[in-house]
Amino acid sequence: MTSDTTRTTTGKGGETHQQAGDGHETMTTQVGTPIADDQNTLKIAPRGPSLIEDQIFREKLFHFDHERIPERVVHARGYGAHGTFELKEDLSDITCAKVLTEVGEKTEVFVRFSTVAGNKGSPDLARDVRGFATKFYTKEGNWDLVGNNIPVFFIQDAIKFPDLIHAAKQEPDRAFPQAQTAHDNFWDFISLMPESINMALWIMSDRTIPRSFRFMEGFGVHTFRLVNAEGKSTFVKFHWKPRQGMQSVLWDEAVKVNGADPDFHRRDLWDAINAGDYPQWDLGLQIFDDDFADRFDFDVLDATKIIPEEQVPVRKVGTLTLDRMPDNFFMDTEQVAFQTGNIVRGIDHSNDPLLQGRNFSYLDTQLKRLGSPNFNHIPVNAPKCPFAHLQQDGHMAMHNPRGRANYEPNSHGEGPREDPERGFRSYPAEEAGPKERVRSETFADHYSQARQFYLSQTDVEKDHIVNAFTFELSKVERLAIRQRMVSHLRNVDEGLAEAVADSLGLEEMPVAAEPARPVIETEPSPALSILKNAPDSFAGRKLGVLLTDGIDAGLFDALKEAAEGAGAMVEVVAQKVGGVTAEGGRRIEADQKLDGAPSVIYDAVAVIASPDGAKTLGGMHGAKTFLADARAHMKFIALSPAAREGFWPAAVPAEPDEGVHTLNDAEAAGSFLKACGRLRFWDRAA
Ligand code: HDE
Repeated sequence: MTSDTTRTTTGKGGETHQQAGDGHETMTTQVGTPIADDQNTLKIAPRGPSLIEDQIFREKLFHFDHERIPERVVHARGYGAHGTFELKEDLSDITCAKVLTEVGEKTEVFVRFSTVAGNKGSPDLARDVRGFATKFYTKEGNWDLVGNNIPVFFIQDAIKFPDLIHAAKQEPDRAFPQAQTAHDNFWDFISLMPESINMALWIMSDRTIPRSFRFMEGFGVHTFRLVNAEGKSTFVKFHWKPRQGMQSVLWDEAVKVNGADPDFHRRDLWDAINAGDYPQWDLGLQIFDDDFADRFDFDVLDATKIIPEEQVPVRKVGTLTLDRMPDNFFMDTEQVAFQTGNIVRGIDHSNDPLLQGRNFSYLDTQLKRLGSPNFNHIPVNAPKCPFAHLQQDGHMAMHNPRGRANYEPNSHGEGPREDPERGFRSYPAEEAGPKERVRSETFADHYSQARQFYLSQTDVEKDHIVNAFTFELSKVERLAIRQRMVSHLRNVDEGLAEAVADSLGLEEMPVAAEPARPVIETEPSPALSILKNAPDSFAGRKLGVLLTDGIDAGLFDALKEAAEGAGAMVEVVAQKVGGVTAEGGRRIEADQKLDGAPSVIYDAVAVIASPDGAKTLGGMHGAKTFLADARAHMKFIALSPAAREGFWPAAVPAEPDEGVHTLNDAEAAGSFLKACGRLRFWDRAA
């Protein structure tokens, strides 16, 4: 046997090994040398030792060995998309930033959504805050609005951030739990930091288990400044309002989704954008002046507080549309480097001590993660407007200054110069006072807004908050921590504290924590509730349709048409992924095999079964939980007459309620889809 024959038989089989020329470009090394054999290392004789001389093998393995970069210390797991921001309203009375003054201008953006605590491989539906970071590639440089889906934060001063994150992440001795705050360290820290109680209420609400990135709000959190051409400053808080409406999952769904599809949020964004169903958010501004800031009950520089929308309305000034997934996840989503310091002329920082600390941290962390001060040379980070500076060299320099003069001033007539007209200017705020480590007295109220948040929720949402506190604190081993948390909740609402204490089985109600400032009664703010602001539309949602053999295909067609007419996606679920054969022999392909598609991954479900099919489903555990879970999760359900008669009783030990529709014709399909617009049949919970 010749060595040639040996290579062919061991490495180059049939269609898996195509060669350049058949529509494929030639594979090369990094330096462009064409590769003749990518299947075998260089050896002395077919069964002999491999040679270290093999530069092709060594280059390939060397690169592979270094593929991983450190994950983000927080917000490690994320998913991003490209899009545009279109301004609808000219704000030149309050800012000179072109991105906020040129109506109709489409500014390119990149957005990365993330969870905070979990590692890169953690499941998407962990109960956690979601990051909502937007990079605007404006004509005047990049502006990064690095926000979250919750408008307040845990801490008031950046010096506590490492403690917060240490406490939230897995405990250091045992390295678990992953992507969860349901453990002693987290609640120990929170219960010792009363300033975090408002945020604790928010994270125990359904905001931290969003159904999709597409269905959540975003917030810049801090108070920023806008500065107009005359140099006048106005305060602003930034909001993102999802045009798709807000929606969350139930905790029981979150737990099950994480098993069924740990990439649930990634897949959702990928599917929607690739199907042309582009998610959109309106950019909202809460604009206020010094006078309001002085009158407001809380300090506008305190990131643990909101300004209720009822007090300062949110003015919608433009729309963000995400319409393109990156060609490669690592290139864009992993390498994107956000930085709160990236602001443009007309936008400025406030003295919020959290924001001031972030301005240091984001730049610093990129050097560790991306390994070079040239991380802005990576395409996703580079500005799309002209830029010129004299920074040079360092690892991976892609564009050094040209010419002889790499300094300024110079008399070579080369290089960039300052532009006092167009250049960035900080707002010349007057500052004076003693230099000391201190927390402002105006930051001292820790409970009033937590109370306002709780009292602004619907009864269903209040129940979810009680359940979430109970779940998390039940995972806490030390009784004293559970008690300390309940002692804080007493300052939020006695009913909440009692319900949690009771569900935890506390024998005695702990004494209420001593507030640093008396709790003040504020008006409830309906804007804080998800359910009070839920959309009446099923657009962008997913209907799961379980089919069996022998069905009336016309019924399925009518349902599909109604769902697509409502702007929803339809997925067919069947016992076999090959699909089902309808009455008359028509094949309907399935998208999912039943045990790979539990009903938790859908917003509403339908079961279309033949009499025989209904019987078969009634004997299948997976089919029964598909239906029983959909009911338990308050979903709207449509059943063909045979499914209602033959399958429902086997799966659910109760009569169908008004959220369960009988699907017998196109009209019924239409009214089912209309009902689905309410997203859940909450009456079932009552
Ligand atoms: Fe961050 N945060 N953060 N954070 N943060 C990071 O920067 C930090 C805070 C937020 O998709 C890190 O590039 C400090 C508030 C998002 O790439 C790091 C403090 C808000 C993302 C960092 C905060 C955020 C980050 C880690 C307290 C909402 C992900 C990786 C002073 C307004 C961005 C990185 C992305 C990421 C520091 C508090 C949002 C270490 C020190 C408040 C969305 O620099």
